Amino acid sequence: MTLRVIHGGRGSSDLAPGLLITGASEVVTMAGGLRMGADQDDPAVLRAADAGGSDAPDAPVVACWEGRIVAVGPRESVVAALAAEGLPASRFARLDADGGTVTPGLIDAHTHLLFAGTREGELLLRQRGATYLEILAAGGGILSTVAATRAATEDDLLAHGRRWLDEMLSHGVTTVEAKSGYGLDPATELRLLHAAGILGEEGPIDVVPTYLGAHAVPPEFRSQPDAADAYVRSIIQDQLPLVAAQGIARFCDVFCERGVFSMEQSRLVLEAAMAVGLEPRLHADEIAPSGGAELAAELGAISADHLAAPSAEGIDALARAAAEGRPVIATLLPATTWFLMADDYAPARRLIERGVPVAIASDFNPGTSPTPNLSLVLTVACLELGLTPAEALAGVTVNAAHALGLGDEVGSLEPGRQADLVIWRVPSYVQIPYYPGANLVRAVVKRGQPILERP
Ligand code: IZC
Ligand code: ZN
Repeated sequence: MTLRVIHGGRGSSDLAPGLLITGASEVVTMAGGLRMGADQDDPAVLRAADAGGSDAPDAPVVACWEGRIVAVGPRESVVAALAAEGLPASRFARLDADGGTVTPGLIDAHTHLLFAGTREGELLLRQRGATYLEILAAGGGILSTVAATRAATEDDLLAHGRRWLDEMLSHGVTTVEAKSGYGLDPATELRLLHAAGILGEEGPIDVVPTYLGAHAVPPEFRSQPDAADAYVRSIIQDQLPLVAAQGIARFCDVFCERGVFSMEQSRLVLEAAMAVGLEPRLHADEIAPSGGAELAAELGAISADHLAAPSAEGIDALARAAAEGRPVIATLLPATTWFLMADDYAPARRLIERGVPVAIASDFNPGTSPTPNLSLVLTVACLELGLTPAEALAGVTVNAAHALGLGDEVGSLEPGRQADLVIWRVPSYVQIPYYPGANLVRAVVKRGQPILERP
């Protein structure tokens, strides 16, 4: 198989300013904003069958101009409307979807992209009965990745990041959130965020950096009796001011979990982060009910992530926030539950029934979810969370965009949005999660340019 990946940074192109995507059997627009409740099941699809086939004059097309979507709709009317605006068809390159499905580019709204080392040994430990938190408490887990990451240079981290971003792109991902959190000291946390920034500048994938200094208590604090409190103070005094001053993170995240950072400690970190201009998001109730969902609602976090074990009060708090028009997005990470061989998946159906918007992400990291394949995660979301293909796809497009504060930029195919989209080698979006682990990506368009094509 030939694979063409064209690496180009932002605005680097001297290619045709226009691109017209034709020949699709379905165009999944996800138009209409954040999905919650029953609306999460409506992907706003345009179907060629309704127009007489994918080559019919009124078959749905997507028109992109200078990196943005300018029109989505029936071919002849789109072409006529563009010509009337002074954009004749001759100025558009064509990309033939060949009967495939067009969707927005996938957005992975929760990854620990940058780290060094691997942790395959923990799989064996878990098979013998050790739990994730026991491995962490014994100095393994996150802490083993911290040791390897502190020893890595920025160039090491960049090479690693490029490798895995390429892999994510090959599965249809066009925007990635990347957390720090494997440094846990000022210099390494800044190195991770700086590397994330460079990778985003290089493109083609957009990278959204999140500061996660509160991922674990680092080894040099662990001998103190009040280790977690002391490290929280150090985050607030020694790390957050540097991160804020350098402007290298949009969000601040905390691992709010029994045995890691308590609700009170998490609140201290996130309030201090908000005071210096970082937006809050949380690892909430991944393993045990820890007050994470409640805290996310209280602080107005943009997203509460994991939620495999929220309390009833936590679900109530998220439902209330959504009903009051200040939704916290529940970013669920089912590949992590799967890879941890845990029994309890997040209560996705209950969250949707309670009107909470749901996003789906990979949680790519070396310990609990080493998969870069977000379309495989879609399958897990359908099989284990009980989401419909439409709900799951909304979770990796429009809702994931909102979970990163990018709902007006990406995640849907609507005029004005950045032209990020995927052509899949299947005739309907319902078949995307249907082939677990297959690579169905035929082409990826980023900022209006084809950056990956498989013939
Ligand atoms: O490295 O174990 N849950 N953080 C919180 C992780 C999983 C990543 C890791
Ligand atoms: Zn995570």
